[in-house]
Amino acid sequence: MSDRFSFTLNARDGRARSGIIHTPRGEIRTPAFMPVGTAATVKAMLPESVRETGADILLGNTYHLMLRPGAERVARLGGLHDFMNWQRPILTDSGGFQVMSLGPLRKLTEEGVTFASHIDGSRHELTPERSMEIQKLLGSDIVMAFDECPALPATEEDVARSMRLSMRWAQRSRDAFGDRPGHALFGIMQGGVTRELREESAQALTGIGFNGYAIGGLAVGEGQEAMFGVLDYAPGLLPEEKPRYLMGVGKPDDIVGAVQRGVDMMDCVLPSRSGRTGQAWTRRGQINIKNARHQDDPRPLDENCSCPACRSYSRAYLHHVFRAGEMISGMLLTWHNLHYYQELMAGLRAAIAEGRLDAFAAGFHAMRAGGDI
Ligand code: PRF
Ligand code: ZN
Repeated sequence: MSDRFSFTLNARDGRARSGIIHTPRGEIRTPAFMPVGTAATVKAMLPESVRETGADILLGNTYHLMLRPGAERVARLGGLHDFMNWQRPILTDSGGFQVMSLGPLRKLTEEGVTFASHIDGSRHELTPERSMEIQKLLGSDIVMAFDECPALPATEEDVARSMRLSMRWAQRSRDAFGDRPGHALFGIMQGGVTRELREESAQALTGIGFNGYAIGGLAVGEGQEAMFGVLDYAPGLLPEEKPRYLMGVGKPDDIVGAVQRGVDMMDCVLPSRSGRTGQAWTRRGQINIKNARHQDDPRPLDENCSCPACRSYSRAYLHHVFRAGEMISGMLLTWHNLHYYQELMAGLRAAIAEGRLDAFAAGFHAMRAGGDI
């Protein structure tokens, strides 16, 4: 096993790619879906269970971990991998995007962002330099540059100003990160839905040079059509030989469309969060387990799924434990959803390797019923 970070492309199909990201903590098969472990846990799942669903890498959050339990504490306890008992790769987001969602609690300057904690109201500051320091203390394998993502609605002028600030922060992130063999730093493209701004952003980032490139500022309310409009050209603005990560995406059909357009990595809270609110994602569409129609249904969520929820439990049972507020409800639905997402990624990887991605996507869309099933 190499102690370096590298990316090998193994197959292409149209604009889609499949390959392997090599890290000292293990391989990441791409296209990859990263479950979200914001607070040093993928909620309702043991790490070994997350691995059983097929995940190669988890996402963690600078913002949440700096506030609680604190990055210095995690470092004293041996780093995030030991702390949360996940020894495979971890990617950490840089904090800027999460601070943005605090709205009026934050103040933005050239230097960085100051904000009040959502937990106890205490004041904190994040800068590119502090974000790099925190991600290093956590022991993150893939570190994200510190960026800003403007809230919609925003004028093109606002988006341009914000993107240029993010590009200056990208340079400061690169300088602060330094040279850390085995660890990667990814730049984050911004620029909203404006092609010229995306081009300017891509040029700035590739000029600085990163180990991988994220496409940020999408899936923030612009709609799938506008997002795919950007993804029709944005991945092509980035270096072929480096991984491309679409941040915060998405629903299964967003994932299929993004992969068809050349995206290699994605993350989203959807499979885990919606599992806790009674939503299951299956090959045939969505199931809302709280619906009364399931209360006498002896069938599993999906008779073709091999996850523990589908192997051993009926929809009637899952309906009952959800209605009763039992913890196993969130556990089983999260497991099923993460299993489904990872199976989708495995299907996409195999289809790309065998040059049949369009047929796979057509089958994916044909299987899906409208609405609750
Ligand atoms: N920047 C960062 N994290 C993010 C985003 C971004 O633009 C998004 C946008 N979908 C999700 N997470 N740093
Ligand atoms: Zn299942």
